[in-house]
Amino acid sequence: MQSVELQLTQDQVSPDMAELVLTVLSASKTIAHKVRRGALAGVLGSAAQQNVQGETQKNLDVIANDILKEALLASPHVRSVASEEEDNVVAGNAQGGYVVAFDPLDGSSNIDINGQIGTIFTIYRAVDDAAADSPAQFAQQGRAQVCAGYVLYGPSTQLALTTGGPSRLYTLDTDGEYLLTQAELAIAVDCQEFSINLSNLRHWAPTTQAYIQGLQAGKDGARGKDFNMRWNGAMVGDVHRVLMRGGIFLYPANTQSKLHNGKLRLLYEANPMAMLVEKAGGKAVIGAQAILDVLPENLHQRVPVILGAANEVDAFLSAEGYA
Ligand code: P6P
Repeated sequence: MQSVELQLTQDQVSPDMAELVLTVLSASKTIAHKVRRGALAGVLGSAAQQNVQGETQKNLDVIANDILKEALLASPHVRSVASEEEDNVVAGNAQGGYVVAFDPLDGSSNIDINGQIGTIFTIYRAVDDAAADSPAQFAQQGRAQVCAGYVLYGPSTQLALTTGGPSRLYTLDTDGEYLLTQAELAIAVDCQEFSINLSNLRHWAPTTQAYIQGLQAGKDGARGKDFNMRWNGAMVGDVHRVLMRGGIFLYPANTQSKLHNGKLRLLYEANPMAMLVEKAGGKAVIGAQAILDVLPENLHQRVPVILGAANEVDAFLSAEGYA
């Protein structure tokens, strides 16, 4: 089986960017080792602080953030770093050609219950007329991403990655190599599985409520077919399932709560996942607009996320009156 190093070469990824991707992957192997040891490594439980999101940080959030930040700031190719766990942009090498944003450990609430968690990352070209510590480095539409990926720390440690071509899947072997296990991920245009946190039903717009209730009605309702539901509580696990066996994932705007713009962050959750999904033939929208076309307003901006099977996303858009 082909290593990720060889695949990057075959995909004609520039040596600088390939080196940068491998820096992220090297950090992910350190994180994977700590995740796998869990309590034995003394990494579980909560840290005594909150992040910019107002969320209580888990020890492993902080550890994973520090591992990635240290590795990236030591890279000559990285001008700027942004993280879910960092209030502001962190300046790297002023001559670096790229900027990197990440959610170091997505799905933190799953850490202490041995649930699925993962690292989500995205790479853009650096903005030459902006300072290395300026948020302007990340005020780029998702379509400008040159690389998007996640590492899922599950029963297997798996890497989903696109550098502009197809979304590919790699599995971490026991000798520490990421080996290509699926050359081109493809999401079927139709599906029978949806993924949403139903406990928020009362917060959604009536059109959204009606769409979800249509899925729940199955073949007894207008959809004429039954649907199954899954919810991992970790975007990385739910989107991985969509990439592997199809479906639609939704985190809509909660109109009556502080999450009126949705919960998921545009820069280091929605955009990288949207690129992986689109490169696998799926669709990813905030509503009428594709996620990758959203012009960011701030570093930790939240957006609604509806992504997955193209025809099912269209069915959602039609129910919302957009299509
Ligand atoms: P809820 C994890 O905290 C996260 O940011 C995403 O990974 C996940 O999809 C979502 O929040 C889960 O949210 O409503 O289930 O707590």
